[in-house]
Amino acid sequence: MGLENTEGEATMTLTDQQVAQFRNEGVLVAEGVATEGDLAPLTAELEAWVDEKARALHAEGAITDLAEGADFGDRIAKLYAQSPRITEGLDVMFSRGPALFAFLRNGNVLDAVQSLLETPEITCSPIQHLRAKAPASATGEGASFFNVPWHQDQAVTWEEANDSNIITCWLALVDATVENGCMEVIPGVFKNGLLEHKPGEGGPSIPTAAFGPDALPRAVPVKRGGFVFMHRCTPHRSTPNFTHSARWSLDLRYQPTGQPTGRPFHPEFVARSEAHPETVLTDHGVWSRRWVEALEASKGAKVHRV
Ligand SMILES: O=C(O)CCC(=O)C(=O)O
Repeated sequence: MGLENTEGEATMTLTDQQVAQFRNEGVLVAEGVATEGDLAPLTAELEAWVDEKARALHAEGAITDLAEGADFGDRIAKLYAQSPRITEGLDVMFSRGPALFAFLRNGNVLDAVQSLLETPEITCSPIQHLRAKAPASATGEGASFFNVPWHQDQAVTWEEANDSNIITCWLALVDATVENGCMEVIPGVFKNGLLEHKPGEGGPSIPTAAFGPDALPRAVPVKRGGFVFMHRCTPHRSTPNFTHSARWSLDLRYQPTGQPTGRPFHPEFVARSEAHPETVLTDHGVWSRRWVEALEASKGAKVHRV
C-alpha cells in the first residue's frame, strides 16, 4: 500500500505481494487502510448514537451511570454491563447514519477492495454489520452475534451467490487483539469450497472436525483502521472478549457489480464505477429509505441457506 496515482496523490492500492497472499491463503491482514481522518466522522457518529441511547435508557431507569468521559471502547462496555439493551439497534441497517453511509464509499477502502476484485465496478453488499463486542463477563462465552462460531460467509447467502466474488472486509474500529476477541481464520481451506454448515446460536456453523488435521487456525489481530480481507469460503470465527473494553468492528462485503448478493431482499448499491459513474449511490436518504422498506417487506424471509 501507500502507492501514488497519476496525480501524485497517495492511494491505498494493495501491493502485488498482498494480492498474491490473498489469492494463496484466502485471507489478508492489511494495516492502515482507513486513516484516522477517514474514521473520525464515523467514530463521532457512533459516539453520538451511544450517548443518545444511554440517555434514553437512563431516563427510563434502565441504567444509573451514563459513563460520560469514558472512551469509545470503554463507554459502551460500562453501559452494556448495566443494560445489554444499549446495543439494540446498533447495526448498519438499523442505525443507518450518514457518516456510516459515506464510509461505505470511502476511497481508501474501495482502492484496497478494487485491488482484490480487479475491477472498478464495485457493489456494496447488504450483508454488513457493526459490532460492539462487550466483555465476556456481560455477554457470556457462548456462541452469539458477538462470539460467532466457525463459518464461511458463503453459507450466510442464498445459493444464487455461489459464484459471486464476494469479499468480506472486516475493519477494526479499535485495535482488535486476541484478548478482546479478534477474528480467527483458517488459511488455505477456501480452496475446498463450501463445507457443510449446521444452524445454531450465532448463525450457521461448521463442526471443527470438518477442517481436517492439517488446518491450523490463525488469530488475526489488527489495529484500528486495518482490515482482515477474506475469501467467501475462508472459515472464520471470533472468540469472547476477555478485556474490560468493547471490541468495535465493521464487517462489510463488496463484490463486482452485476453478480447476485445472496440477499436479494436487502438493498445493495453501486459504490464505485468507472464505466457508469452516474450509477454510484451517493444519496444517504435514498439508501436509508431502501433499508427501511426492505426490512419491512422482508419480515420472516429466510436469511441464511441453512
Ligand atoms: O466480528 C465478528 O466477531 C464476527 C464477524 C464475522 O463472522 C463475519 O464478518 O463474517
